[in-house]
Amino acid sequence: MKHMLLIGILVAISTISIHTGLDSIGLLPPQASAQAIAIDELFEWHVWMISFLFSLIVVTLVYSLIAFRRRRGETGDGAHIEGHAGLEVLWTMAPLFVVVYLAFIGAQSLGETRRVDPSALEVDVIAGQWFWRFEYPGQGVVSTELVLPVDRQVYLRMESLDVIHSFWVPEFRVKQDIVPGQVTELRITPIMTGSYKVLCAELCGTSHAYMEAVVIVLDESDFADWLAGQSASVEDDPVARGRRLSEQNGCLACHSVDGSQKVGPTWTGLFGSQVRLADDSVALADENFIISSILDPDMQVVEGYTAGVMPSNYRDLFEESQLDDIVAYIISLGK
Ligand code: HEC
Ligand SMILES: [Cu+2]
Repeated sequence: MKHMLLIGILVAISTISIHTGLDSIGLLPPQASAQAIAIDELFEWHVWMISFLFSLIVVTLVYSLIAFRRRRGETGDGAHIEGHAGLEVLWTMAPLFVVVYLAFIGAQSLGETRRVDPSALEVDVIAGQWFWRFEYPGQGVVSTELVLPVDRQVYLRMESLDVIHSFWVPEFRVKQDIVPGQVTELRITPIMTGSYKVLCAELCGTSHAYMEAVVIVLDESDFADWLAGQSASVEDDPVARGRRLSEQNGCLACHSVDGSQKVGPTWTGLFGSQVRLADDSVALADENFIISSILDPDMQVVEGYTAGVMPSNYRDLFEESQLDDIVAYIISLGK
């Protein structure tokens, strides 16, 4: 009984110190959404539980090694113990209750993070290799940055153009896969102004690690200003429109505009150059070549690259005038 009491006290001390230690490391980034609060409560529970289980096992082990070690002159075996019904009931029932309780609070926080606010702001999220695009329906605003008002729920409707991606802003905690052919949803209520990052949390190809976008949470009036400013800037410069299209459709994840090498050839100096193709022929990079390279990328593959890397679904995505804008942008990058 004396041993039990001692072990109990040591386990309690160890649990509290491990928990305090883990807490002070700052395991989690700032809590920037209402959903983060419910999730962090769960996390807090788990940290308590692992601190306790670790202590229970390690303290009992170390204590037994010291208190029950073989003393000089002791040669006999230990006492033979044949089961203990009370203990068995205890160590079956206790974990059962803990697991049921965890399922309960898990379901509760799941409900909390999915609570629907009918006045939520809707934003359409388009994910593709390797870019994010955010569309504000009814506002005519398309952006490569996710700009949100603080203290208002945002309802994200998310679609993928190619493979599975996953929307994740660590400060908001919640995460949701984006599966081709489906619309997946996520609800977030930012509670802290500031700037964060969307990361792609599903390995999605060569530039997966760079699939990021800026998230900016503004107060209500700054957000209204931003929206108004965005919808006003319908540019009438084809080069600017082309640059925007190239950003918003992820072309610049694979094509550099500074001469450097990415997944695909650079666009600097592309227009008007002689492009050597994989079949050893040479093509003049004129408007027709550029447009057909976008619509049917595998028809003329550039030497040193493989077919099938550049997405081949652009013919369904662009109108003719948008292709002209992209060509104007590529032309502006020099001959
Ligand atoms: C996933 C990477 C990737 C993306 C995204 C991508 N491309 Fe490409 N692109 C390539 C690769 C690789 C090649 C070279 C092989 C080929 O010709 O198919 C290429 C070739 C091209 C060429 C042929 C000429 C040259 O030397 O660059 C053009 C023009 C082009 N891409 C335009 C675009 C446009 C416009 C977009 C966006 C709407 C885009 N690409 C998006 C990878 C990509
Ligand atoms: Cu991705």
